[in-house]
Amino acid sequence: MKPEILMIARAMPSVMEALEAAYTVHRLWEAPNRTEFLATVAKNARAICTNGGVGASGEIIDALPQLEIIACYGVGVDAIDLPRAKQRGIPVTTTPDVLTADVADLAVALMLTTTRRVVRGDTYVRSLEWANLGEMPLTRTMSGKKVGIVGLGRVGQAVAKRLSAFDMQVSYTSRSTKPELSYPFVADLLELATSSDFLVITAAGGSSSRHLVNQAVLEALGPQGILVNVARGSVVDEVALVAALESGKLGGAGLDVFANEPHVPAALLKLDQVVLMPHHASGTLETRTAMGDLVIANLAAHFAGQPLITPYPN
Ligand code: 8YV
Repeated sequence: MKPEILMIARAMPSVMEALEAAYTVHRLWEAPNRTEFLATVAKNARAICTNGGVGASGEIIDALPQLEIIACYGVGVDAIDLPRAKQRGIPVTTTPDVLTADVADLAVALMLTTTRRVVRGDTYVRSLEWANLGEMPLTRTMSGKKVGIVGLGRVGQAVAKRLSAFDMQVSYTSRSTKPELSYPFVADLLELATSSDFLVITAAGGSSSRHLVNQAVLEALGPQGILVNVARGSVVDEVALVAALESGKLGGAGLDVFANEPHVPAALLKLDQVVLMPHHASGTLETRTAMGDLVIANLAAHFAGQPLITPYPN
C-alpha cells in the first residue's frame, strides 16, 4: 500500500505526477472544509509536502498523528511551525542550492528594471507615447553604485557575485559576519541603508527579521534609493514602504514578495517607480524541476529508511 501524504499546496504537474505515482496524495487546497479534511481524509498522512509560502502550521502538524516528515518545496521555513515539528521529532527538508542562481538573477533583474524603468519603457512604446511625445524621461544608472545586502546567505552571496560584474560596491548586514568574504560588514542596518543606493533583502523571514526594514531604514535609503526584496514580505513594514514611496522619501522598489500574498496593497499597484513580481524568483522550469526532484528524493529516502538528502537546517 502506498504511504499517504498531505499536500498543502499544488506543485508543478511533473512533480504532482511523480508524487501521485509513489503516494496516496491528499490535496488540502481542494478541501472545502480543511479541519474536517484533516480529521478524516488526511488523518493517516505520514508526510506533509508543502512550499515556502504556505509552510505547515502547528494546527496541521497536530492534526496528523502518523506524521513522520515535512518536505518543503522551497528554502524558507518561516511558515513551518518548527518548534512543534521538533517537539514531535519530525524532520524537515528543504530545497537549498538549486534555487540560488534563479533567485539571485531575479534580484538583479528587479534592480535593473526598477532603476532603468524597463516596465515603464515597455508601456511607453506600446502606448505610442514614444511616437507621440518623444523621448521618455531619463532613468538612473545602476553600474558602479553602492549596494547593501540584508542577509548574506546563499542567495545574498550569489547576488553579490553578480553585482561585482556591474562594478558595484557591495556591503552587507547579517546575523553573523562572514570573515571569509571580502565584502564590508555593517552591523547597523540604518547605517547600511544610509550609505547604500540599493538595499537588497535576501534574509530569512520569521519573527526575528519581522519589519527589520522599517520607516527609518526606508527613509535612510532615501529619495533616490531603491529597495529590492526577494526574501519575505514580512521583513519589510509594508505600510511604511507604501508611505515612503508615495511621499517620495524612497525612490523605488522591486518586489517579488509581499506581506499578505497573493494580495498586494492597492497603493503599490498605482506607483510606476515600483516593479512587482508574483513571488516567482524560483519560478523557472529548470529550478522548480530541480526543487521537485529534491522533494521527491527526500521523501523516497525517508520511506526507504535512508538518510535525508537535504534536512533542515542545512
Ligand atoms: C518558492 C520560496 O516560490 O524557497 C522559498 O522559500 O519562497 C520560493 O522558492 C516556493 O517555495 C514555491 O512555491
